[in-house]
Amino acid sequence: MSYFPNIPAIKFEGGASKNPLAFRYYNADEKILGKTMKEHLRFAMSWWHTMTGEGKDMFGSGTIDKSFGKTGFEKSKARVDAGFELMQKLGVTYYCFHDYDLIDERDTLAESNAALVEITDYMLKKQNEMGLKCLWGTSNLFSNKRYMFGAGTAPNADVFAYAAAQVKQNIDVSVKLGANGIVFWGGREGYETLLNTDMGLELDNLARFLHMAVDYARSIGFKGDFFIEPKPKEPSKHQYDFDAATAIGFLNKYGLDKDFKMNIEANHATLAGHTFEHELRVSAINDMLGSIDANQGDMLLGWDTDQFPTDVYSTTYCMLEVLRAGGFKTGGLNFDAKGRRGSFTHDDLFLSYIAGMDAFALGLIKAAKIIEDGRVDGFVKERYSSWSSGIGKDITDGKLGLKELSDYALKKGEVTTNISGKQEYLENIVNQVLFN
Ligand code: XUL
Ligand code: CO
Repeated sequence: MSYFPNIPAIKFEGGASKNPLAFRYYNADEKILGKTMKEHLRFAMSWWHTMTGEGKDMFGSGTIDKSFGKTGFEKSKARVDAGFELMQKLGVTYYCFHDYDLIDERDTLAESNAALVEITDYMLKKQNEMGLKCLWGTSNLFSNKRYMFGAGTAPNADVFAYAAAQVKQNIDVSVKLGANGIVFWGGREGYETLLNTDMGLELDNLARFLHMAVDYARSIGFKGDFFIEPKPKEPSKHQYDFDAATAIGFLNKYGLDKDFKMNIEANHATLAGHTFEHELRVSAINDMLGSIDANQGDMLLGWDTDQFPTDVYSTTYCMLEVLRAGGFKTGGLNFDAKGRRGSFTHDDLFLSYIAGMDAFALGLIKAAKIIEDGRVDGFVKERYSSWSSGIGKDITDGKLGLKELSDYALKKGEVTTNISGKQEYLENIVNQVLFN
């Protein structure tokens, strides 16, 4: 039985195609810089937006029905069938999930755990038959009211213990599903006011919580990566994993840096006042660029709109960072994205994914062209050339201190060697690559 009987398998038809149910740029088997597009992009479906999100917002009810005419556990199974059909038709190999996307949370932890085991048994059998895979799993530690003050950073130790139990169960099912990664997004790991908050204890506890997760997952044979997904705010006023630099500092301080990498989300970067590519670069230079939640925000709105990415400048700059960092290893491009509330048909699910996948394929093609063109990288190399010989080399070799540099500068006099940064020229090269 088909859940999307009107949708064919989506094929690549090339840039001139006007068929809405075709890719214009994503050609899975086409090679770019030695790897296929599919290998570079490692697209993943987000279970929450795609299979459970029903278009509710703070002011209005759902607009799209994802119950497929079922309730309870039957609804969860139908979503597996429908989700896997959608993935197969789009050629998306991976999916990402929260525990309580797969089933509705039950009245007790024991019942929720049992339902999770049952649904993931069903998924495992089916994904093996269909050749589909799990990119990462995560625990929903933010929706239930018990987590109103956080989970790993809760002021109440019983909440910490409950969250730990939930994480244990989710690690069990994620490992069973063959997940490449385990994600921690700390939407409630933060605070509203310092008047009621012991920040030092909360951060120490968060580190304890993450160490427990690593120890347990490794003990049952998990070999993949753990990912922190930074976000500065929403739903908490101040979130501890504010941005990549903050999260990396935390991981280094608590000895978690060998097991964790970043899962960078585009719209979280902009909420933190950064560009997407800034967050990717900060991760990459710390050897922590793990995975990506692909979406885009709206610069006129101050919240996380999770739109499907269609801005090709942004996807190009993103893929430039990914290519320069050597590509994904355990991670991939997960569409943490939802159609607009007014895009309420099941067809829109496909049209949204096609738009996002095409935008990233185009970004990949253009990023490779910028690298092959060589002018941008060549410019940067030249700009820093004073560091590869003479005084610059002596500084990076650690041979000189302030005294020696003072002697050098006094002798040399005023600096006359600055060269223009040529930002406009470089931006125009990007336009030439994008639109030629
Ligand atoms: C929230 C967000 C989450 C994480 C997983 O802004 O991005 O969906 O990706 O918990
Ligand atoms: Co996300």
